[in-house]
Amino acid sequence: MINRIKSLFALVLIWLAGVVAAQQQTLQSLAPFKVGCAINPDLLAKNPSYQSVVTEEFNSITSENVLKFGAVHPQKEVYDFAKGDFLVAYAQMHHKRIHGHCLAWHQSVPKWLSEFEGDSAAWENLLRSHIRTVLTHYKGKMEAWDVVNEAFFDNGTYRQDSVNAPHRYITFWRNHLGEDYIARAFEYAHEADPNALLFYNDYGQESNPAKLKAILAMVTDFKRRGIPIHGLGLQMHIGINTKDSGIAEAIKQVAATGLLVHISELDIKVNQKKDTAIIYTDSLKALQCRKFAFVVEQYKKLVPKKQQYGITFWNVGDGDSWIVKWEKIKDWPLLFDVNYRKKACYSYFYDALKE
Ligand code: 9MR
Repeated sequence: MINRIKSLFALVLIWLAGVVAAQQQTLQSLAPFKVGCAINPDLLAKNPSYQSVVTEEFNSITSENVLKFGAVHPQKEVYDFAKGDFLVAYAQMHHKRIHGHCLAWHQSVPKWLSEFEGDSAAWENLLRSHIRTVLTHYKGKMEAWDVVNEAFFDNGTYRQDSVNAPHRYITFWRNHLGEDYIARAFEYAHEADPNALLFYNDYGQESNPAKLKAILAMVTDFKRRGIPIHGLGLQMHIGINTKDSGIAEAIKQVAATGLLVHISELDIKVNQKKDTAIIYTDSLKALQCRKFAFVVEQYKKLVPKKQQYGITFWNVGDGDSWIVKWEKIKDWPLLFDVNYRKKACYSYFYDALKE
């Protein structure tokens, strides 16, 4: 009860911030497509600077972690939708699109699932009932889902490891159900919410042609078989040294499928060598800003308007970037600094949207 009151109070404060922000020129007011960010609901509820940047600048949000399997389905018989519901309420209040992330992945798997023993029918039932339960809960509220995340290795083969591998990322679904679990996950999602847009999402497609090719081949196969897929996510976790030609090629080829194209997790590392003494110099900033602008320019140029699902940043301020927080790398990968002030690259991104 107390948590519900706290959530309601936080939503009222956030609503007020939105009213104040309504008149300003922002990314969302300028962009010809949706501009989004991955959201941490705890920061949204507690940090006023985070709240105002998200409310003012973006018109799409993606659930960063709270709808991953381990978070939303922590015990076999328990689903926890509290934080996801908070994000949905926030999105509805501010008329923002909300994109669900993600239904089947090899990471963020709860302990009970990693210890589950059963034949392939039992595993199939787990996959189906998880997808059905989550999509039914959010039916009519969540516009889209990353149904399967990161199912391929960079060399284009299906991600796989031994069931007994002493590794924290075990590819359960592939191990127990074979690679066609991907197609079935899309079918289960479509059955549960026929109006939701369904995406396959992966990283490194701009640097690994074999991976890009494998994903495109999967789409061709899905189309031939009538498997419901509506979009592809190019995560775009890139760095200042990522080749422009690879970025353009990936966007072009993904657009050629005719599906929606989502730059789904954009951030640009300046510290690709993980140098602990690195300084964020003007020359590094210039390279980074140019790269942000390049991504927008290519997206506008290569993706037909009706396929422009949008560009989403992975996190909001440099301090909450997964690269800094989880990988513990000194870096500045986003458009806002640790205090959520606009950085130099904000203007480059903004101008590229406008031109
Ligand atoms: O940003 C996310 C981080 O907070 C989590 O600890 C991590 C594991 O769940 O996942 C990060 O997000 C990943 C996303 O879900 C899929 N693409 C790569 C992202 C960065 O690792």
